[in-house]
Amino acid sequence: MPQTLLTDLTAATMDAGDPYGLIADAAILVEGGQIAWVGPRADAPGADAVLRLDGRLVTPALIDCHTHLVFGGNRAAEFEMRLQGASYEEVARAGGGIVSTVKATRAASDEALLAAALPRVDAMVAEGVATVEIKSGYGLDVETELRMLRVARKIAKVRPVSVATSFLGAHAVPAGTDPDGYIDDICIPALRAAHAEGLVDAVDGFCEGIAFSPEQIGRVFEVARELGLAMKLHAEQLSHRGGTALAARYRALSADHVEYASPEDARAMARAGTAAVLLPGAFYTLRETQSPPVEAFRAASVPMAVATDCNPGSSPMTSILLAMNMACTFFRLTPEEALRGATFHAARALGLNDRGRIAKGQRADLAVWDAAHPAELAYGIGINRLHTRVFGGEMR
Ligand code: DI6
Ligand code: FE
Repeated sequence: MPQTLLTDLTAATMDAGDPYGLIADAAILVEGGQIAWVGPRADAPGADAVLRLDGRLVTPALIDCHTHLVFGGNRAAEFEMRLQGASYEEVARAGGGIVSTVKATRAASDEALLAAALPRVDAMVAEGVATVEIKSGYGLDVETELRMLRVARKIAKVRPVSVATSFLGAHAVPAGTDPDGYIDDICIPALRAAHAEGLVDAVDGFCEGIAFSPEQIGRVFEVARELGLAMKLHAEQLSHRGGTALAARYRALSADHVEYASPEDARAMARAGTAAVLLPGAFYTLRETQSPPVEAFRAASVPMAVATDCNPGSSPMTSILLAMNMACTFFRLTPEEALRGATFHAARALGLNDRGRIAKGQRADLAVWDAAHPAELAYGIGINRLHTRVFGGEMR
């Protein structure tokens, strides 16, 4: 198997050790799509080919572990209305909000959904992202939920990126429907059908006053458990509803948003191994003022991930680098926590153990930056220092 030795670089391995797992004057041996060795250049093994990176910084490729990037239409008109003083209710009555995206998504062909999603994916790839999570949740009927997930799977076939899918049938209550009936008669049958087609990597939900109760989400999670699927949950975004406690009870991979989570929730998440996914783009767009309990997450050693939440309503953003910057400025993460949040902890939030660090046996998904120090990544606003990406051992 051909080997390539990347050399003349600084490696931020995000592995154990110093901040960032930093190795100055490092080398990385890539073989068969995996990392075969990493360490100081002076100790590097021989290789068939050597690639000098002129002192550049190499990190694990970035991972966006929470997106809704497959959807029809956009909500720019709603943005305009809100800035002209319309309330959320008025927007909803005028046909805006999440139901407008559901309508546009149902009306779009698979080809149109894919064509709209690809520029979003391309923007992420251009910032060094190699793994992206994509949720359903704008269909809210069996056929459209399945179509969204098929489009998400298709993205991994037409772009150099790994896709993890989450079934988010319990995202919103469709207009004119009773929530309990929706869960039993549409959401759960859609989950079973999507799973049977191999479309589901994890099961998500929106636990909120404007969406579903812990009891209703629990019914979906029971089916997820029966099917052997991992779980995630939008929890405690706008109010404290008990979503994180529910997520912890089901040993979910992650509880996401979590602005209103309590220190007790943080401890329950730590015991369950549930990561916190911080989504500062939605915090910014909704002009939230309640920050997630970062101190409590640190104290309990809850892994904190950072993601874009790319969606047409609350976070029309594709930049993981901007999300990292916002996580530092709004939530007071350190630049190291932000980078760990978009690499190693993001992988944990997806249940993926084979990526997110530069270490022997990990996938060779790397990002090469025109930067000297990893703090530069979260520090810049609208600055993309990506030089090259390595995806599964190949430069692309
Ligand atoms: N929380 C959010 O912030 C998004 N979904 C969710 O569960 C909002 C989605 C939208 O407004 O389209
Ligand atoms: Fe979300």
